[in-house]
Amino acid sequence: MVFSFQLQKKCLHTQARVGTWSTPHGIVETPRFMPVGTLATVKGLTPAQLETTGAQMILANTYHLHLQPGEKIVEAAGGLHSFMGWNGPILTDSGGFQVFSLSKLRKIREIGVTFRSPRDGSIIELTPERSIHIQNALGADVIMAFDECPPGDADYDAVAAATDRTYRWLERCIKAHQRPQDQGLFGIVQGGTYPKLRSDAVSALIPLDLPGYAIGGVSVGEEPALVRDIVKFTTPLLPESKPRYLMGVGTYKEMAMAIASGIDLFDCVIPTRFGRHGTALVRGERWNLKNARFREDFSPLDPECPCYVCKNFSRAYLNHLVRSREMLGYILLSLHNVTELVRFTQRIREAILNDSFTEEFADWLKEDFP
Ligand code: PRF
Ligand code: ZN
Repeated sequence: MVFSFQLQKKCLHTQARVGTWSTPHGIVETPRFMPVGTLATVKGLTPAQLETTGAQMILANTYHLHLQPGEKIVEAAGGLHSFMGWNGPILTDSGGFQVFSLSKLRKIREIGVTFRSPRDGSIIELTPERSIHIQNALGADVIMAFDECPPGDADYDAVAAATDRTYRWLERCIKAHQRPQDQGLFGIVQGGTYPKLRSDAVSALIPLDLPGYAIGGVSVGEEPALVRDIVKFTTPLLPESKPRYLMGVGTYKEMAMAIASGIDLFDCVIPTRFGRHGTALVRGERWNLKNARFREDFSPLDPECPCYVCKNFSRAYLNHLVRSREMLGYILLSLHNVTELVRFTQRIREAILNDSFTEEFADWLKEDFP
């Protein structure tokens, strides 16, 4: 078996769990945060730097890589791993969500989605078959089903229609998948903020016995309390023996809540996007490094952080780099930020193993798990 998920430990007080997940390119110790490498690069970081962050698995995007450089080039390079020089596990998102959120003039039909290329204005069609074909060529360890993610405020009928369509599209994805022996296809649970639609979606997915399941359609504009209710309700319905991935979520608080609900994997652009804008994530806070208060502060960003940045540079130096718009400043902040969010999930993992999760992370959990 190329994919195997071993449950190592379950929390006594919440649904949190610790697992060891084997993929074709190595092991992922869950729960764990996955940095986003949309265009086959986690922006600003070399694979060698990435490895030092503790990230084990990274993400790339079908939509972006199809537009540039095109899956043919990646395939000719020997697949994503050799193209980008990252030999660890990779997951590709299917493109559906990116079409909905990024492109103009999109049209959703049963056959798939058409949109205008932001590069040259040509009409591009993405269907379940096409998405899987592209993801087979890109060669990630995990590929995602092509789904329809309705907006957070969509009404019941609209979400029900999108959820049913997502299931029909999944059946087409499974048929189109040419590399089940070395690429795991994850199903995606849609259903918006409606528990009935979420539980129906899960019930339909379980008999398909896929190597893993994702919760999509969350954090797309709903109130945080609704995000919590949906994650808390949906996650425990998923099979215990398979990895569970909450798509596009990655703030400290949301990850603590989701792990306590039984989620294993996360992704989010926050650490690199903030890094590029001069913001550091430090122990749950967001610090704008341009701020004058750092000008003469010669302490490290976070004295407890093991990253290269915190071991070698001061807040004053980072302040100087960001004020001078030096690219090293953004690179160092991205390196620290990715380390910080991966480490947050690693620390939770250790705490679950030591039976101290709910005590150690009580501040993060008190609102969502009183
Ligand atoms: N579907 C897919 N990718 C996603 C989402 C989704 O619903 C989300 C929603 N949070 C982020 N990324 N395919
Ligand atoms: Zn650091």
